[in-house]
Amino acid sequence: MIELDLFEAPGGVPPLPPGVRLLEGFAAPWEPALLTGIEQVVAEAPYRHMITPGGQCMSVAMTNCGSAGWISDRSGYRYTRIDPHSGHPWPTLPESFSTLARQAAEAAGFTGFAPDACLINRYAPGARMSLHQDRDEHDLAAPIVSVSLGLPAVFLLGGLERRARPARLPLSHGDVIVWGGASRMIFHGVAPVAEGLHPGVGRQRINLTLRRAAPA
Ligand code: MD6
Ligand code: FE
Repeated sequence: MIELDLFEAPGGVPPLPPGVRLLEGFAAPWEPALLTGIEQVVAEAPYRHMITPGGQCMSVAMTNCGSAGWISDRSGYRYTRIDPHSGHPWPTLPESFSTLARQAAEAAGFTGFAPDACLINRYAPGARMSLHQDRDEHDLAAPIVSVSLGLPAVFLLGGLERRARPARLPLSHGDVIVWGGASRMIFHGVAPVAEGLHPGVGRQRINLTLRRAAPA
């Protein structure tokens, strides 16, 4: 019997677990607004390489906007109202970010999504994100809306336990993942980003993850 190995299958989109929806190209029309928003946020809260609780410097550079921002340092992972780099609150969530997130959530069947936090991840070629769960948000019933811009990447979709072998989901500029329900706690990551140049975004991949971090 020949068993087709999902994870080795060339190309194509693997079947997604329940609760994960891929909206291909959904954010493409929003590119100019999103890039303007990112520029404004980064002017106030520059990208930085955070340190994991284990003392490693993350290859992904990060910043945040919204009333809460995700940080990592020697004492752990958490959301803060204040950017530890500036001592000021994180920049305001641009309206284009929250409108896009609400529309994408709606398209995936989650009504009334009102994000209060957006983590902005910047991947230079070679940067990667190891398998993790997103578990620092207060309300785990709210979905997360994830927007990919710039260079393509391979998203790694594991299971509810870390040891599950991840499926590989190719993501391109403009793709949006809406993720919640039964899959909210699955392990996931990003394979090292390949060298390249995106016409609008340059030599980088930018990922926005919009969340409901604090109580509604
Ligand atoms: C990234 N994304 O795509 C990293 N987390 O660069 C995430 O870690 C992520 O895309 C939770 C939900 C959706 C995501
Ligand atoms: Fe995540």
